[in-house]
Amino acid sequence: MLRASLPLGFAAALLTLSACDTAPGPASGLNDAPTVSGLSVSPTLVYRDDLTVTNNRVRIPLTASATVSDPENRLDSVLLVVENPATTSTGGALPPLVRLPMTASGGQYTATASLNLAAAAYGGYRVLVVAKDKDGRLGEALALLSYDVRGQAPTVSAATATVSGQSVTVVATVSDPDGLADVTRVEAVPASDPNGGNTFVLFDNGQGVDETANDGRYTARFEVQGSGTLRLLVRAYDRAGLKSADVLVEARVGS
Ligand SMILES: [Ca+2]
Ligand SMILES: [Ca+2]
Repeated sequence: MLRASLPLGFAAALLTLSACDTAPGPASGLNDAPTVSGLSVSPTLVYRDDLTVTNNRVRIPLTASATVSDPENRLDSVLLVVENPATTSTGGALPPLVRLPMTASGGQYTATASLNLAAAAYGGYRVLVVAKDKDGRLGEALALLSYDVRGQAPTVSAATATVSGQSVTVVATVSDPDGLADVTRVEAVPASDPNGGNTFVLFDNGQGVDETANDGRYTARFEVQGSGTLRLLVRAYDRAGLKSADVLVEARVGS
């Protein structure tokens, strides 16, 4: 319509310019999807330790803001969505945990939600701002909220080293108030040089020298050279990076 009102010569120039476009594609601006940018979600990391647990559930207050625009100014809805990472028994999607209209102020959209989770439902949660225009076109932006537990450090309650020839077997009993599954690593390091990078990893996987999987008794077997008294510090770490106290084990190797 604008072009029809222009002098003929100018219209021809516009057509020429348009023809020079290397990738003109379909006509743009007629029915474009909304754009969502600058999504900001707070918080992005929450520890259960900082929340109140009621009836084995927690509530995480969540605020989100994003800039939303639609090329034709035909915006229909802007929603804050937190997807449910769980699925049905057949692998289907479950309704979102949060689905909330966002409030507009200029092109800025904000919402405050309360995410209600089982206290032990640790994991990553997809937070989306979904904008829809009146033609049904969608635009969205994604952020991630991590829910975890800091908990308490694991404990090494007993550790032994037994020697057979040059072969040393270390067994350590480890527990964690947050459950054995919270323990990520058990290791023995030389007491003389604990940070020297020379570590032996103990496993509780029931494989090889470890007799029973997941019984909290972690085991490693390794060969040493020469003779003398071997001094090792045994320690455990959990998912939050919390470390147990060191437990010293000693073993006499060689004659
Ligand atoms: Ca722990
Ligand atoms: Ca074991």
